[in-house]
Amino acid sequence: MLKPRSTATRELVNLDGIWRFAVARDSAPEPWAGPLDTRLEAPVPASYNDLFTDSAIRDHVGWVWYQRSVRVPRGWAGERVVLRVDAATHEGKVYVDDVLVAQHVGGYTPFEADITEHVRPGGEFRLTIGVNNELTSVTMPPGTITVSADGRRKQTYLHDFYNYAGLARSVWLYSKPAVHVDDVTVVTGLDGATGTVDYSVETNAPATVRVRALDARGTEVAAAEGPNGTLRIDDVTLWRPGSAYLYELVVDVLDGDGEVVDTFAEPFGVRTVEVRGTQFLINGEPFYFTGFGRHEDTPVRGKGHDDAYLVHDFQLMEWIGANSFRTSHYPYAEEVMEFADRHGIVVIDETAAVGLNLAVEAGLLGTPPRATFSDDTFNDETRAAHAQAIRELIARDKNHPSVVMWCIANEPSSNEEGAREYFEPLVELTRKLDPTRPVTYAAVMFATHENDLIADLFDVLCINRYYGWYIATGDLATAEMYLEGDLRGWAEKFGKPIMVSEYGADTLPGLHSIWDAPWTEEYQLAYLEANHRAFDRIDAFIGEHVWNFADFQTTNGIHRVGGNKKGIFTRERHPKAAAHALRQRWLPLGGRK
Ligand code: BDP
Repeated sequence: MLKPRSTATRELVNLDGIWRFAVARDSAPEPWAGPLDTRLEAPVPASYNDLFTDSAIRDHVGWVWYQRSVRVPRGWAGERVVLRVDAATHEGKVYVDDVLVAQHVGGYTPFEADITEHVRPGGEFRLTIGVNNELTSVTMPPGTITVSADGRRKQTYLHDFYNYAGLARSVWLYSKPAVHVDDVTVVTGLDGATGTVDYSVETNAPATVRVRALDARGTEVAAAEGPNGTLRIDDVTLWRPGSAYLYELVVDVLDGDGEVVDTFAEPFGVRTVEVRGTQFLINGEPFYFTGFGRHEDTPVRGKGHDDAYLVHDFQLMEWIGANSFRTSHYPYAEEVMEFADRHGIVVIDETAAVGLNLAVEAGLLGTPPRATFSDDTFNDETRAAHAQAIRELIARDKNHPSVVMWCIANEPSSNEEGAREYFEPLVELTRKLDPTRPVTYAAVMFATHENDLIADLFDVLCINRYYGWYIATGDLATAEMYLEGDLRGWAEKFGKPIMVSEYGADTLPGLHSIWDAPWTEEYQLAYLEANHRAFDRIDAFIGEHVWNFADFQTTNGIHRVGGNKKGIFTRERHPKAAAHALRQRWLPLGGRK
């Protein structure tokens, strides 16, 4: 799905701002049948949960409504008019006046509707978007809805971040010509000093297609005709980690008279990615990942995208020597991906498949374990939703040079019967959709090199480990020994590159001790050092992603004090003591080891 852009043939209107807002009550009239009857207003983009003081809104399970009026620019006569929602978490229903024009499940990927037939250039319409936050066994991420004794519906889920909901990203109205570009795919390669750019363009109707590659100064460096082909860029400037360089593919669609009827411009970077033996190569050079698992999470806004936090977070990553991050545990806003493209930050791009693990449930609730993969739990329907999440992620992010690997799940129960049957078709699907990028999953603590059933299907072993925190708490000597043995087991059995995609210790800033006392700033530091000593002894080791970049909000639980405190930065982005030590380790590494 193309990101809406303004070009010579396309116009773009941003619909962010304050919208009318209401929580759907069972007794309420269908809100799209007229103006919302409400005193509440909510900003877009933002999660709605932390905005209001009424806990009934924060804890609401079900639909909420956003509404505003929109005027279609009068110059858009003869154009297609499209409405695009960057994210409605987790399900969205879009109404133009009283007409349902789009419905979409999946809270972290965009969707759009051609609304030309329902609007008039120069005219105004009532735009209503319903957003539902319910998670079930057939949503990504999954969840369960229960009814409490007093009749309230409650949402539970197995992932460790707050179920923020709403319109957390931008909403757009844009125009495109009747005959237009529908999709563009760019795959780059390297032939000596020449960059190769395989491109493919889809149009909605047969038309002549012309493409041009422009360098960063706008100079044309290659051109071709036809919907598919290969461009060659001599003396190419590569996209490199830490040193981004972007070209632009300008696609023109021409009518029978040779008139340009549509133009679209897609930025791209020329780089290659390859797993060879136990190495992860970018442009043929071994790459060592330093960085974080992160969250889209800030005070008040929840998961609402915010450009100020975007810039600041990337500044902090650069300051600390992080060359990469994983979009744990869902696709991030496209602004984030584009920023990573422009600044040479490497991304492991993850679906929202987090919580496919009922062993974790048993551990948390102390209940007897249920089978994770079964007709009654996560089944074929779950897998269909998971497959759709993979399709939408790759459709959205396939052209980002920053994205070097797909992570199709976080901590699934990969050691349980049924895991292989569940995952094998999903790995195949991912490879079919994108044969150029390695595929991984993040393995949970309970999955060891001995009992894991799926690791051989993947290219890179991403392992989440908490020795010294959940295991061997406060005993870092034992933790270091366990970790090394664990990693060695995986490395020796599979012969694949291995990285630790999560390791971390909850830390309360300001809490101190001279001993190894969990929760203190000193302990977080000592914990990281113990982990690093073990990492440095493993040959096939290709990277370290600390959990987490910053403290973040979670659901209530006795393991959480005002949220998850494993951040190297606080939720306000202040460094904890360990930040300075990480900086000393990472900056000199510079992506190599
Ligand atoms: C891992 C999860 C992550 C959690 C983390 C933790 O992947 O989402 O936040 O543990 O417990 O299991 O802090």
